[in-house]
Amino acid sequence: MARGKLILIEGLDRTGKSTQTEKLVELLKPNAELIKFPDRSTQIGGLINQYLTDSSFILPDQAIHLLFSANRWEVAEKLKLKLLAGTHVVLDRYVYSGVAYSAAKHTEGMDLEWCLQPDKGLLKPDLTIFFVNESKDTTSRDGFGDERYETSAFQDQVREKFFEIFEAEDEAYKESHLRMINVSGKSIDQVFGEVRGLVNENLQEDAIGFMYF
Ligand code: Z5A
Ligand code: MG
Repeated sequence: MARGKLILIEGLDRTGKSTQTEKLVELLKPNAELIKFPDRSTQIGGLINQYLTDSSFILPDQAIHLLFSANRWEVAEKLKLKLLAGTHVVLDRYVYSGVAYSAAKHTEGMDLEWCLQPDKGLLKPDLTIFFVNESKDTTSRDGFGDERYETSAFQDQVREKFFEIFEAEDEAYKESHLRMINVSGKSIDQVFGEVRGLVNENLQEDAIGFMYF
């Protein structure tokens, strides 16, 4: 039996990642499951939720970074078993968010390499779709500004870091596994049409051996 594919949607805040990953899982069901990061339902996720929603909860940048990574390691084995059982797993944020948001803080010593280190060994997606946006589109969407990190200035720093990380990816990954969708000014259905196209293309290719960060 062929293994399932690991499909990731990444992007800045309020670009529609949760909307689109949910629609994608509906489309691929019953052969697909959604995993959203951060997973706020675990004990580690509870701490992350507190950090994001309560500005009086102080943690060093290094510590919260490691918690986000630990939150991915918590489900790493379960995720692999699902793929081996033939289920496609759709991810709503993952390692790239982890690196981009932390590196965008410009804390001394926390460069891209430092930020990626704790995630090394996690499975790498068969398909990563990054939602490209302009800051003015999403800062006006529902809920923007409710949590830590949700300011336009910080989002611009994060955008830069995402592009630096993708630029640094190896050429083979960029060519075959990394895709961008410009979501600016597009409706939910228009974006989903493009997501579906990229995913269908990827699903037609046989799954190769696993790739790792
Ligand atoms: N973070 C981190 O620092 N390190 C890590 O390792 C990870 C995350 C994994 C919380 O993440 C924070 O954690 C986040 C990154 C950081 N930074 N902040 N703040 P989260 O994923 O839990 O965040 P969220 O609260 O779910 O928001 P979001 O993911 O940014 O939103 P979204 O999923 O991209 O958007 P959405 O919920 O699908 O849509 C937002 C609204 O826009 C909603 O009302 C939709 O109906 C609407 N929408 C969606 N698409 C469209 C289109 N095309 N047109 C018009 N309106 C639309
Ligand atoms: Mg979301």
